[in-house]
Amino acid sequence: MTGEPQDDCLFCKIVAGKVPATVVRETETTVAFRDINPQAPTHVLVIPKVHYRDAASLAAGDPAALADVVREAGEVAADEKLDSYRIVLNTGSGAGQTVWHVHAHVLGGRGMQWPPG
Ligand code: D5M
Repeated sequence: MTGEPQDDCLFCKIVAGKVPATVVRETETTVAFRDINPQAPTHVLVIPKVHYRDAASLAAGDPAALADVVREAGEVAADEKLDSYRIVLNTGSGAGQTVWHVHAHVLGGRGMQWPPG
């Protein structure tokens, strides 16, 4: 568990403005930007500015920041005029997590299947 920026973290670099991203919203505690490999007409990632590897670590270390991420996911959906959308928090490589800075995928604009693949 941490909270401190990590030199080798891609999303910490986006927070710091060292890596470009298509930012759609920013607050004191979060950044939302378009996913580079979109899986739906709307595919935005919402991240906390603090570095934690996954949602449970963020919940344990900075629960207010996790609440901010979820609230911002809702704001993204509202901005994108999504009636229905999915918030995905991949956790662990077996679940498809590839970036080790917690991020909420906000997916919408198409039908969604259940169970997810
Ligand atoms: O999701 C990690 C997501 O991060 C994946 O959907 C691609 C996206 N990604 C990776 N690099 C970038 C940059 N530079 N900008 C925007 N989006 C990016 P995961 O749940 O870890 O598989």
